[in-house]
Amino acid sequence: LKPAEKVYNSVLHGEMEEIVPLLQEAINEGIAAKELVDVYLIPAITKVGELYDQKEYFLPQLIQSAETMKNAFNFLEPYLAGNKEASAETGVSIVLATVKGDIHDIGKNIVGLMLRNYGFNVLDLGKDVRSEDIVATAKETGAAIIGLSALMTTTMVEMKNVIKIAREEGLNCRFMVGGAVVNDKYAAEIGADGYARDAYEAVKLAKKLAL
Ligand code: B1M
Repeated sequence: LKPAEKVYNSVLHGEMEEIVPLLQEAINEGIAAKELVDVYLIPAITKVGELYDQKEYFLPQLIQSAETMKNAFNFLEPYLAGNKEASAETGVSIVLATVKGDIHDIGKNIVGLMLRNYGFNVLDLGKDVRSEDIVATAKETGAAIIGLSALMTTTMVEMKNVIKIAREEGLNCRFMVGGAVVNDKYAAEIGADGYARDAYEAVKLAKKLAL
């Protein structure tokens, strides 16, 4: 197996220690960090989700694979930040959070990383964040955009709540939403300004909303 293929297996099997040397090997072979993310890491964690769905994997495996992803992104961050010099600071602030009740943050962290690379000032509040806290931070900082992530059907409804509270508070910012269970139809339904399928789309959308 090539190092990049081993990267895939490493996430699949939750090999938290092995992942970093494998990524280093793949990078040394000239494989781009972006390719490692799009072709190996994300498909691997998606596969883990499917195995969990099929009851072949259980929570411990899910957690181990998620930790492996975390180590992978910590290592890859400087490589993914390659665009930084090319893109000037936009001066646009984005408050980013995974909504209340939801602790999935791998995707949100990738989105945050990409937005930073493209010059956005990202205020990442983390995961399981109360709607009131998200709105309060946006208000305090005068952020232009609130970015929300949700991975579960039970938590995506919180997005609507954030938008409602922000409107009540008279906030004049835009809303972008994402996460596996969200789609553009749902985004429109709750009054968000846009939906992004992945981190690259998120950057495009943020640029559009920031205008
Ligand atoms: Co959980 N989990 N999980 N999980 N988990 C899902 C989401 C699930 C679909 C798995 C399944 O059953 N097949 C399911 C939800 C079912 C549903 O509601 N439809 C589920 C469940 C049920 C649970 C628990 C309840 C399990 C339990 O305890 N019994 C529990 C929830 C706890 C809680 O939140 N309260 C739980 C826990 C966990 C772990 C902690 C083990 C771990 C998360 C670790 C972490 O994030 N730190 C975990 C994981 C890893 C997953 C799966 C396997 C993978 C999620 C992931 O990281 N994907 C997931 C299955 C799946 O999604 N296929 C699953 C990779 C990531 C790069 O993609 O997050 O979609 P994603 O982000 C993408 C895009 O969506 C987009 O860009 C990202 C990059 O391309 N995007 C945005 C995301 N946010 C965006 C925001 C934007 C724009 C774009 O603008 C602001």
